[in-house]
Formats: sequence, C-alpha cells, structure tokens
Amino acid sequence: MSALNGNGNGHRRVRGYSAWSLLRHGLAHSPWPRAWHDHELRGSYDAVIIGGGVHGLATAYYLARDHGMRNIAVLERAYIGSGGSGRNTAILRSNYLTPEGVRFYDRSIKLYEHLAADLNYNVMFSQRGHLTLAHNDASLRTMRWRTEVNKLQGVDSEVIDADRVKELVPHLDTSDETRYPVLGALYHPPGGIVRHDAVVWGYARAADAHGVHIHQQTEVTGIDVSHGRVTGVRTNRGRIATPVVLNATAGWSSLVSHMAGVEMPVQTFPLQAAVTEPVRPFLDTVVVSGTLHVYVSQTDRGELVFGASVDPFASYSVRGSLEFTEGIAGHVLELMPALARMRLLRQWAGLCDMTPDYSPIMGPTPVEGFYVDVGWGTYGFKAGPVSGEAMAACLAEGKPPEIISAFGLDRFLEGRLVGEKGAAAVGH
Ligand code: PYC
Repeated sequence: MSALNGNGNGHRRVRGYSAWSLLRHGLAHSPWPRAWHDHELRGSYDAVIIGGGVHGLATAYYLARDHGMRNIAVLERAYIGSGGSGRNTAILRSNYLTPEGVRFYDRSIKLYEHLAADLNYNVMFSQRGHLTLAHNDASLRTMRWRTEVNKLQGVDSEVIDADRVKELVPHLDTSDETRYPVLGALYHPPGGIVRHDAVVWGYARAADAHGVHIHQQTEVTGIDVSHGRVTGVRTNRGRIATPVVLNATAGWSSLVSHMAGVEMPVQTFPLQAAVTEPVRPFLDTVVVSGTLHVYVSQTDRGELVFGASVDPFASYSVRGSLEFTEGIAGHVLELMPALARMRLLRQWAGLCDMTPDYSPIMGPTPVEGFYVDVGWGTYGFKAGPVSGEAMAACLAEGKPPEIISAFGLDRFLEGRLVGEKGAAAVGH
C-alpha cells in the first residue's frame, strides 16, 4: 500500500505529514550523524587489524563486543570496503564440499540472518535460493556428494531435476538444443544475496560505536618483529606499537605477511564481474554454471550481476577486459537467450588470493602475536561474519576456536589439506 494518500483537499499527505511539513523538515534537516569517526593515530594499540574490509571490521566489532577489547585500530590503505568487500558479487551460501567448510559457512549464514538486527543496519539479505547447474554426469555426482555432506551438517541442499530447475528459473534454456543441456542442479534454499557495502558500513558503524579506531588512508609499510614476536607496525602516518597484529587483507595478503617474515602459499588472480541496466524483477534465485564459468543474480534494484571464474593468469590488475565481457555475454546468453538486448553498465575486478586447497588460512603464525585471516580466493565475502567472530576469539584467547582449527597455516606443512575445489570455485 502506498504511504501517499489524498487528504480530500487536493493535497497529498504522507502518513500524517503534509507536503509543506515534509519540505520544512527536509530543509531544516541537520547533517546526518557520522557513521564512523576520524581519529588521531595513537602511538600504541592493544591490537592492530590490517584491512578495512568486512573481515577486518567484523573482527574489530566482535573483539570489542564479545571480548571487551576497546583499544583496537583497523588500518585501511584506501577507504573501507574498497577491496574485495566492495568488488564481489554478494552471493551467500554454505553448500560446500567438506564438513569443515560446510560448518564454517553455515555459521556465517546464521550470523547474516540476524545481522540487520544485530547491527541495526539494513543489509538486505535476501535468501532467495541458490542453484548450481549440472550439465554433465560428473557434475551431478559431485552435487549428490555435496548434498549428502550438507545434510549431515544440517544444511538444506538437494539435487533437483531439469523440470524443477525450469519451474524455479523460467527464463533458463533447459531444452536439449543447447551446447550444455541442463541435467539438474544443486538447489540450496538458504543461499542468496546481500548488499555488500551495507555489510561493511554496518560493521564499521558498530565497531566505531564500541570505541574501535578506523583509520582510512593509512597504509602499512612494515611490520616490526623482535625475538620472534610482533612489536608494532609502521604506516605512512607513523609507527604503532602493538603486541597483536591481524593480516585481514585480500589481494595483498602474501605481501603483508612477508613484512612479518611469514610466507603464504598464495597466488593472486583477478576476478571480474559486471552489472547490467536495471529491469523488472524476473530472476528469483542465484544461478551458477560451473561448466559455463558464470553466475547470475538480480539485485533488489533490478540490475543483473554477472561473474566469472578468475582470470587465467596471476596479476594485481583490477581493470576489466574485453575478453571477459565477450566471454560472459556469450555464456549468459547460452543460459538465458532472452537477455540478448540488455546492456551492460559497468564491469570491474577484485583480487583473489588462491590457496592450493581452496580453503582459507586462518589463525596464528610462527611469529608470536601475528595472525592471519587470508587466502579467501573467490569466497571471502560470504565468510565475513564467521571469520570476524572466530578471529576475534583467536586474537583474544591466542588460539584458534574449533570452527577454524582445520584452516591453520600449519596444514600445508603437515599435509592436512581441506580440499574445497569442487564447491568453492566456479568453473575450475
Ligand atoms: O563461491 O559463491 C561463490 C562465488 C560467487 C562468486 C564468486 N564465488
């Protein structure tokens, strides 16, 4: 129902306000309160978090809220959310392949479900369901495997046939005429999309309200280590003494860890995405095709968001390429030919730190007091809340909580890999 009503006198009213009173209030509006504040850089903090994305800000928030730490700095070399947190396609899901992965991402979904209320910030989480299409028997087999693992962890997933896929996505070409006919899909109802910048801003505002200092335009240039333990960080604004440093960066995680003398088994690749002009809502689910290297969803504003798999070469470039545009357009049209006349508005890239097993690296390092929350590949945004919660516990207690114990750096030395390639990557 519209909030605008005629009042019988020819004037339009908005729930008790006349147009004049609205105008008066609008003109008299005092400036919006700042969501987070600028501060002088202190000479020392109890903990320094490098990276002002969702992981770093969420860690600061949970450290302050759940562990009573207040003297915390989040250092961001550009503006908050300018890295992977603002460059992803905002897809949330927990239908992973390993029990460790499913449990972990499921906790994130649970936190996302209550995040708007928790942060008092509308993050627009829309649990519209997530479909991963199977175009061949091998994919169907992996999907059945994932379904069983998901169900054992209490996560809602099922394999559905092509007719049911067509019911969920009427615009999808499910005929036999296509290059890769749709045989079925892994359907994951709790999956969906969220407004990624709202998540960043919500965590930033909440962390700020708990006394956390968020320092934008503050680049870390060095990390000081003495006798095997971290003692401080150097920045373009001065040195900070601290006993605890968390590397929560994406794209630069190996370079930042290297400053502390810790090497990461990480290679960095660009991941490109694009968005179309807005159209009326017609796509109610997130649709992924690993075979066609593409995923599609429709935002609440009506735009279609397209993403692909990572570029085929390691690079720190965040520029879009014509190869990507041509490739993705062709692949989207193979799935939904009716989109042929839609126009792309923008394209961009983010940086993905890929690990050998497609799982993150979280927890302590051989340098005492230096922690990492890195290696997020193409799946970091969806893990923001659970990573923040778990890393806050890890920093406060000095050891990783159970939910991230499988993701330690030592797994690469000890051969305990957590192989998520079958569920974490799109089209590899
Ligand atoms: O893992 O869901 C995912 C994803 C979407 C886009 C890139 N990765």
